[in-house]
Amino acid sequence: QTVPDPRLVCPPVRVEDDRTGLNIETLKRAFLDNLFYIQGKFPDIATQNDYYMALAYTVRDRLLKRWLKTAQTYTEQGSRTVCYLSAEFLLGPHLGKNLINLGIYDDVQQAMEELGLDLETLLEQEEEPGLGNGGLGRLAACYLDSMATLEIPSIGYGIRYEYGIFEQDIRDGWQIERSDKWLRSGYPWEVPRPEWSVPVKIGGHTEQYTDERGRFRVRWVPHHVVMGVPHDTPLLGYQVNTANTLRLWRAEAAESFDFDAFNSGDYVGAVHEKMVSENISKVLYPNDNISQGKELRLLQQIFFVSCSLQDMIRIMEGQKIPLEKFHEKFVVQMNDTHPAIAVAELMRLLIDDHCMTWDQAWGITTRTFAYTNHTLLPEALERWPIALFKKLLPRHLELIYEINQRFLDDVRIRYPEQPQMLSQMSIIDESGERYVRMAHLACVGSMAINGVAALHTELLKQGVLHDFYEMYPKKFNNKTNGVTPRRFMVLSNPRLSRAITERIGPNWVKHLDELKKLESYVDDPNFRQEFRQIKFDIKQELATYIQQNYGVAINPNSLFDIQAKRIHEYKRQHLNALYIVTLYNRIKANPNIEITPRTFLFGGKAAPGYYTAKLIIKLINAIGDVVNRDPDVRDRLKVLFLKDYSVKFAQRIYPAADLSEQISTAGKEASGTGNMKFAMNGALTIGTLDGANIEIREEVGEENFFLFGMTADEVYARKAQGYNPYDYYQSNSELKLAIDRIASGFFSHGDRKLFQPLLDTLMHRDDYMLFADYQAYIDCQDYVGQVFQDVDRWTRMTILNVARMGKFSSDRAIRDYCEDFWKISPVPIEIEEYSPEAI
Ligand code: 6GP
Repeated sequence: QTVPDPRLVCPPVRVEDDRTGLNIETLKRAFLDNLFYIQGKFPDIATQNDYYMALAYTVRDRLLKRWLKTAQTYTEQGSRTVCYLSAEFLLGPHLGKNLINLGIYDDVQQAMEELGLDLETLLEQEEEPGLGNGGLGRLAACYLDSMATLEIPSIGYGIRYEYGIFEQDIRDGWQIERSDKWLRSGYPWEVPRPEWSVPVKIGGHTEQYTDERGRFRVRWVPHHVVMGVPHDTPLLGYQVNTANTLRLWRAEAAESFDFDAFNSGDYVGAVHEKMVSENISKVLYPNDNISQGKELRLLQQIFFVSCSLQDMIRIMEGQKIPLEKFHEKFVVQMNDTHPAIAVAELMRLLIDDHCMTWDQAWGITTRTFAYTNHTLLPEALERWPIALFKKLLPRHLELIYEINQRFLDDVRIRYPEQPQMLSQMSIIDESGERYVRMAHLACVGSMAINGVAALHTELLKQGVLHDFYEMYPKKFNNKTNGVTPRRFMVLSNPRLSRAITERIGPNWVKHLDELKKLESYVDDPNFRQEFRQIKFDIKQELATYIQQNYGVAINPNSLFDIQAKRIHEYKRQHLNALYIVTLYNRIKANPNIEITPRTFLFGGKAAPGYYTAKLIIKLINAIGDVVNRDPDVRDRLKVLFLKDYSVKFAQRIYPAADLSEQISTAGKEASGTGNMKFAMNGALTIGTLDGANIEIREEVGEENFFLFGMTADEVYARKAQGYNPYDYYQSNSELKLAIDRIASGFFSHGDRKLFQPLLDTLMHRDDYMLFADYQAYIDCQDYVGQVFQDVDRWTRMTILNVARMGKFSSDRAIRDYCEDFWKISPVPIEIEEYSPEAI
């Protein structure tokens, strides 16, 4: 250890220091200081964005000591660390969350008020980093929050996309995509670390050679090299000192690269090459649960995986831990197969760059990785054409062939009489054009494989990964998803959170099981009244927002029936739409019919290339246009598609819902996490026996959950019998009427062709079996309408839902991962002159 120059040692930071102090006066002073010195503005010409930035820097300053101390502690202790590899992190805005986690939300609100500013308005300014599509990316963000809160050493590794998920606009009822400019007004939450940049090789060829010690080696001569520059964001846990790191890689051209072109005068050519390199981290692929198989996407995967593994090796070298202990220092969790190339990349780094033998490297690799599967949908399973692989990653392909050969030897020994097992399990798909199957690579290279809800894990074992389950039963385990109550209760629903804390104390925020204690208030008239009032007020606020932004008046007393998630046929937004049309038909047939007034709200993006999903958006808007204007409807039905659904907007939506739509075809939704967020905020669920719905229903009690539809087994059985949706259409008069009304052009100004592709698919294929579930859904929805009229019963059900959601905290999920196969325990962070109680 070298002794630092005493002149360079920081004096101890005083608590009341402008950069760390947490009292209101200090916060105000720090804020004004940042407005002047960072934004370069006097208050009289500052914009709301300047104020937001000044406040963000004020808060960031207060994270830094914890962050650096956390890193220092891990370094000193050589702590075992989880590396969470994910192509997506859907973080949501930072400011509010950091205020909550620092415990200074109310004080900052007051400080802003004393300066004549409104904290809510400043929070609204923040553009969220939309670096993910949906469930998978948001899950990664919830897990990072829980890891920090539980004081688990962890690093999130991903890509710093310059353009995140597109912004959605609706024009004439259609989705329009606009590029997302989350970096436009500056992003105060990250620190670039160019000194830790790493090179990533792309393309070229391999050569064999014998090294100076006579060993047979392989050298990869790349076509070119791209640099990965880390951009770090501190992620503070809830009322702890732990601030872990999210490290996102930005692609840059290697400095030295086309000097020939440059020197020969082709300056523009050289800059062009630079642009090509930088393309790698330019844009997030906007597909949820669909693999598009594009070259640039494979480049993104190898790029962030290689950067991250090299970074881990650098960290070990810094801590003087020998590389043989890689699997003791790190566990690397792969969020789906997007990072699965890591299995081959770690082998390459250990063998080619660090001279290990195959067996040594394979021993380390297979003790390091774990793989989470997030979907059973065949269109999401990643496979890359061999030719593409060879072109971009020639060395990895060689290594994968070798891994596969050794693996198939094991398969042959295990199943001597079943040669078909070889082609079934091979990492290389040779049934037609040859592909690398990324899920097979992930399974062979991992010590643990998990699904994200109990049913999903069972279906994985019976279905897509059945052969791997037979061969390695002990690798398989379930980890039902969870969500962070800090963001999705405390931050998004402060009034409900306060009401809960007043009854059962504050511990539930970190120990969500304690919500159970609310059960004793289920018959308390005061609590019931307050609970109802909170829901009503939030609904009214949303109604005002909708009036202002969409010019549609909605009745806050109506049942707010919400489906907010990516648009996908398997999620069946169009089944919901069929119920709306059915209700509308009933009103048209009998304008005085008694129905429970409802407001149907939808939110969610469609992948830009997913035509049917976009047509579903158009259909919802078309129905809304007619229904919302029809005087016969009066204020009994309203239908709205809320544009540009995001984490930020979701935080407003969950607290306002009475009914949460979780109506996927059974067996298709791996888990769902929106289902949890709605229920925690006192919405009841109408849902199928799919994903985590099953476990939510188990927890809240079947009498507090609106169940309908076929089970996954029934879905398979019905398909096997030969499913004919047309029979349902012909024999169900309400279904027929609903379909016919859409087909007639009634919702499309007489255009009969517009929705025909959607209707044809339903009538003749109906892959997601809407028609088979239609009647059960309609009956269940009608029942929901009746129960809603019984205010006491409904309130009781909603309170019990909230009280019984403890299991669905991401803290529980992370504890399970830690105990089961991560084998990591908390490392508390001590900070001098400061105690967590003080915040
Ligand atoms: C999603 C699943 O569709 C969803 O059910 C689950 O809750 C979520 O992952 C988190 O586990 N899957 C994806 O978003 C995806 O793209 C490849 O999977």
